[in-house]
Amino acid sequence: MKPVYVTQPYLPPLAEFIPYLEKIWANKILTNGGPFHQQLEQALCEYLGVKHIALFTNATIALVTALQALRITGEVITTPYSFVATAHSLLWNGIKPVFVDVDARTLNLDPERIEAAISPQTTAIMPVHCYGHPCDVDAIEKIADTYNLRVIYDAAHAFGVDRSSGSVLNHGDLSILSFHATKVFNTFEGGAIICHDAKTKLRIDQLKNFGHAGEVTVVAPGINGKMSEMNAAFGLLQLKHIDEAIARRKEIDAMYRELLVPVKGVRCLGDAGEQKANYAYFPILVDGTYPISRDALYDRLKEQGIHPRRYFYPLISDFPMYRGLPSAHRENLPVATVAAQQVLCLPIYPLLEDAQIRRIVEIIAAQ
Ligand code: T4K
Repeated sequence: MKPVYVTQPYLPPLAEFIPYLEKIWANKILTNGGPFHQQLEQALCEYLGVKHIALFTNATIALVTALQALRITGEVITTPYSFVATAHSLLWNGIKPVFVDVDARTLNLDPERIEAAISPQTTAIMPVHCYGHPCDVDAIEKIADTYNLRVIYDAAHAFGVDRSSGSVLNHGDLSILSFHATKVFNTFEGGAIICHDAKTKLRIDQLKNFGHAGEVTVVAPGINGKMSEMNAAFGLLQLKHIDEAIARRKEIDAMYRELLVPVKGVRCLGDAGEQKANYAYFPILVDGTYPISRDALYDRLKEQGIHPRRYFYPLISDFPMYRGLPSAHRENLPVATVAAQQVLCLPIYPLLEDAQIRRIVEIIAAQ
């Protein structure tokens, strides 16, 4: 049997991409805000229900730029339970990350612990909608308003996720999406910043284009974060198929949940109150009542050609460049520490077959 990976990019039929390539070849605009770039920004605003979107080469550069756009300095409160790019974006801006523990139900930043971590140097909060499950955006907004802090959501996993009030991306000052190959919606590599007003969008567009505000004017020490026409064209094509891709993810999510019910010691993470989910990941928590450890299960699955991932282990706060920080101590992060030891993200992607899902669960149930 072919190996099964944690994810596989969704690729529409190749023939459907050819007309886009022909257009690029004909007009010879390859990058720098060309026609496909403009079309994708508009199409994503409509699809996601957001006002402004600035496309990027990837989410990491978008996070770095978002912090620049709001001129964030000093300390930023963030989660240790994420992909390392979240905290790296702070270090790249000379900002000190302050880690706060996560909520046991959602594994997102726990709003009840944020206030105790605020210092005179705190300027912002950078929460993550982990696995695409929305943070408690109302509680975070209340704290940010009270202490006059900015909020930048790392929404790398949250493409197309809605709460009852609309897109989760409309919360906070800025939200950052990833369109990496492993994501629900991909442009091979790519990312975006969502903002709420034209002035901020202009500043972000300048920052991602070296700080240029015209042919001979540079207004900021910007970076090159522009998405190319090839990536934008692929995004436009992918958008045509996104609803069917998410619908299949939903079926897979439901099938796992049903099949895993009888398996003792395995808990599926519940929904976090979203009205429309994207089923980006399928994390399970393997606790002490399961016959073997999470790592032993990980190895057994790999022996059978199944490749789940331990997102997010190790915690960001355990990596060498972070572990010296006072907030990185494990006693400060008990919930995240346990989650990192228990989590296993099972394969989920549109082309995953029912038989493969059954086989994965059979292996889990057989230990
Ligand atoms: N913030 C958060 C919360 C994030 O999760 C991420 C990225 C970011 C920010 C930064 O976003 P970007 O700058 O990347 O836009 C992957 C991704 O590289 C990374 O984008 C993602 N999060 C992270 C959670 O996962 P790896 O090292 O686990 O990927 P890799 O190459 O091992 O891929 C996993 C599996 O996917 C492979 O075993 C096979 C399959 N795969 C992968 C690729 C790249 C394919 O089938 N085709 C492919 O092209 O990091």
